[in-house]
Amino acid sequence: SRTTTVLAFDLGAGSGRAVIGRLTKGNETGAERPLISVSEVHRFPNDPVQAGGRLHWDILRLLHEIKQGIRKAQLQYGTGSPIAEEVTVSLQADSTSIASIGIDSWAVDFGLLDKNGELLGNPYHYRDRHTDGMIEELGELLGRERIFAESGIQFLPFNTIYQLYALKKADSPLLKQAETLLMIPDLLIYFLTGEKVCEFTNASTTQLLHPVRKEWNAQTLKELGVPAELMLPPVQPGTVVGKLSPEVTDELDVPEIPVIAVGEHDTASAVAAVPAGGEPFAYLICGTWSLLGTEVSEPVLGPQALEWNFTNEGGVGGTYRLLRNIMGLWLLQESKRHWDNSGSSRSFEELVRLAEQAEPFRCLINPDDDMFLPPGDIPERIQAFCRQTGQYVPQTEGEIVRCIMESLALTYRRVLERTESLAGASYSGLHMVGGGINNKMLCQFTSNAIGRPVWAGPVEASAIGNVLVQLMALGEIANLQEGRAIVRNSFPIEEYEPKQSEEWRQAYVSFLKLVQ
Ligand code: LFR
Repeated sequence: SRTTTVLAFDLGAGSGRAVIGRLTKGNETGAERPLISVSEVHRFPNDPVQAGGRLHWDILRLLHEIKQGIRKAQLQYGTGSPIAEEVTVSLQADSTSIASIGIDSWAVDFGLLDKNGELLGNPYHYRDRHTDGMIEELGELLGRERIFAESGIQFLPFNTIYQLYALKKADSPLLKQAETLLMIPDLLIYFLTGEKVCEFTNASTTQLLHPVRKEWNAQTLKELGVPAELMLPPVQPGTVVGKLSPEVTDELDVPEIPVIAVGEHDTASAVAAVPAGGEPFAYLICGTWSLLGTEVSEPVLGPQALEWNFTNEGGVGGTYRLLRNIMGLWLLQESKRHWDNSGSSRSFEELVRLAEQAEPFRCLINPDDDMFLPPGDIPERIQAFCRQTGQYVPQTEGEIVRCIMESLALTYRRVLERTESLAGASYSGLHMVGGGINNKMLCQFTSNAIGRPVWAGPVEASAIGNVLVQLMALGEIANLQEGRAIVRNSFPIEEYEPKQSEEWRQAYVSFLKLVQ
């Protein structure tokens, strides 16, 4: 049998990981099915840093952690032989070296480079308040219909378009000095290779890329007062960017490993790894955000998609990700952070156990209310929401967590049904992937709410999708379909069947009244 080894970095809003992915193909007769295995070689926190009233990513720390990941991966899986000496950027797959590296991360955020190629300032976190009011202002200035028609992207207050407009309005010296904009994974790749590219799936989330032509919207950029030259022409996932620079190979004592632009938006990578078969399917990517939707071959740009605030983000292999952002486990993570700060030290598992003991359906929130977006005292805001809507005000940690879980599951039902309506399809169940599926209560509640089975797995979907695109670029996997079949065979999938259907149906009626 033959093994190909690649290294995937998956950066989330809370933590990052370096994952080794190995594809093993059967014996010469082809008797065995190809299988993928993944193993984590490095995990690190990604804590945003507040400074001078602003919220930033600690980008150089992330670069440092990525380097540690490369070093560790090389020690465990590479031979140390400089395989790339005779190849310039050609790819080589064998069992005793790391064939390539890919990076995916959350979307919309970016760094700006000056004319000498140096990074200008620390990238802003998408939850920074400098975009407050920008979405409304640009909506008036350009028109929401036009913005949607020319991008196909949902209106989220932190989209790159609003961040750039905020910089412009603040007369930011950064913008004046900037020559190139690089999205977060592209920026890290630039630090590793010296090469500047703009990967398509992540670029689509800026809300500045045309949904069909896949070109930058030069006219809108002009109207915003942002130079269109900042933007590099997008490249498709699977493009070989370059190889680790001499500076990096010397520092880490590793070979010149090629670097591939994967589906650099983490959600694009996760969708690529959904273990679906031939039929139309729906997915729910569960991390800090919940992303629920389907895969389509053409963007859905009609008025209904605009009204329901759906998005058509760029996918792997020429697909579109028709989906909607849902506030997601952020509500739980941020509540926990708040409780931790005030001296409580319960783990997620303990919090979920308390929620299980709490009384069902005492109060519900609209998880997507803008009030829950900025960091801070989420439990307090949940109480305020319940008070304002005349409901029972949850008091204990268990009650608050129960309220979050039930409200999320009911939101999933609504978004699933809207996805079906927009895509003109129906789905017999829902694929759930990502770290959030470790929360079994959420998976069960989701199945209950939608009244259909949930198929949960794999957990490391983003990293696996990242691995798949590298393997496609290396010529080891033919296409997305083949990749998904391998994922289906390689990772366990847990099935949940709906329970307590009548209670959940009634709760959904109350939920709809609340959010309409
Ligand atoms: C998920 C995600 C979402 C994007 C949000 C902000 O990690 O990438 O797809 O809307 O983060 O970038």
